[in-house]
Amino acid sequence: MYVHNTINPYLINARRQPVSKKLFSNLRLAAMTPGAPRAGAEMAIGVEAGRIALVCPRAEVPADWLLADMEDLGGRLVTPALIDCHTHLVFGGNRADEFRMRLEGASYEAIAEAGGGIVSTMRATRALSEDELVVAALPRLDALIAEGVATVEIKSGYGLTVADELKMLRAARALGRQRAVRVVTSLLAAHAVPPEYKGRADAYLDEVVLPGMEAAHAESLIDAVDGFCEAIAFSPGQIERVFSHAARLGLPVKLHAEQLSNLGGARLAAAHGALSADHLEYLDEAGAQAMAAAGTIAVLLPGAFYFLRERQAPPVAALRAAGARIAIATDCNPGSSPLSSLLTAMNMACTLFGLTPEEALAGVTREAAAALGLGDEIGTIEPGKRAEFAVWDVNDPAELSYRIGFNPLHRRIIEA
Ligand code: DI6
Ligand code: FE
Repeated sequence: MYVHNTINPYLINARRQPVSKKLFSNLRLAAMTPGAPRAGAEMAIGVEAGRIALVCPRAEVPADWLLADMEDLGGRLVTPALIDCHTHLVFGGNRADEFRMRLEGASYEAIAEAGGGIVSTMRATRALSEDELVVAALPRLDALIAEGVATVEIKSGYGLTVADELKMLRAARALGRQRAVRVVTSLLAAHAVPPEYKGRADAYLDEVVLPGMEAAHAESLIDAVDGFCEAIAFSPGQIERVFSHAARLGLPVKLHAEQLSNLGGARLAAAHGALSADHLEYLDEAGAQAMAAAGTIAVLLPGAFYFLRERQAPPVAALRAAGARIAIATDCNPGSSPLSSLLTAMNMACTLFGLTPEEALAGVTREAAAALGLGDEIGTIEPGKRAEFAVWDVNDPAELSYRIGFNPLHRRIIEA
């Protein structure tokens, strides 16, 4: 905790007991626990040693907490700090040229097949050092942080050699040290087949993806393993090989599935107990049911839907009917979603996919935490969870999804 004093803070802490208790008072709370009432008035949150210890009406704060450091939040709305659970934030260059080509009628797949797409970002990413990748990614990360994000998932997948994938992952970890943000990493070496392996996807898996996974795991660079299951990327059978290897190393998996067509990727992900299956525009009912049964979170990425001018929206009604849990993320990447605003993604999830503002907010807090396997640590405001909050200058939580291009964040609170 921050101590404003010129005297050695450790000596003060030794005398003042308890040192790390802090009470946030006069706030309205969107706790985002399942079934919690909508933001009510006059609540207080007690924090001890970086974790939430107390959530109660302001008038019912127990006497021992009245001695703690107190901060009045002026009646503002407090939500869990936001979580962007799917990004490709680390990359070199940009793809404005392909944006122009697509506006003139070229499809995303046709550009990829002609050697552009992911492979063009691969070239730009291979050309940068780890430090240069960090410098390139920082403005995107800062844009997310400015909107109340305290946890961001970052994927590799633009290196496509063992060395370049490791470089991307080290850059992602470095970002987490340079800013007050939790970075969760995923290995996405199975993102595209690089030109040197054209027509030899299985050899690419054997020589890059699987050994890269071992090397990254040995260096503690990855928290999960991801893949792109699509005709322009990897088949379900190839993804199965990646997932089996991840299971042998004890790594959780997730999958880009049913983005451009239905190959049954979501069912495959569910069968492997995946944390999440992401995109899902072409998901069918059986896939939605399989995900719900496995507890695999449906991560919807409206930025990619919007930017690729996709016509088919993910089957939100089927997901709801099946009882699947829905998260929302930016998918921040140079090719299909150059979006670094999670609030805008929430707005798009409502306007384009028909989510309610409550579902959108749950999608960037509680459900996003679950999509990262962090559901016990973050994503709701309840005793035991980490004290990571976003404080907003809004009256109604729905305002967070309602505005476009406006940031009502008052500040983040991250108590260590
Ligand atoms: N699907 C996507 O939308 C991103 N990756 C993926 O598997 C886009 C990647 C890119 O076009 O650079
Ligand atoms: Fe993605």
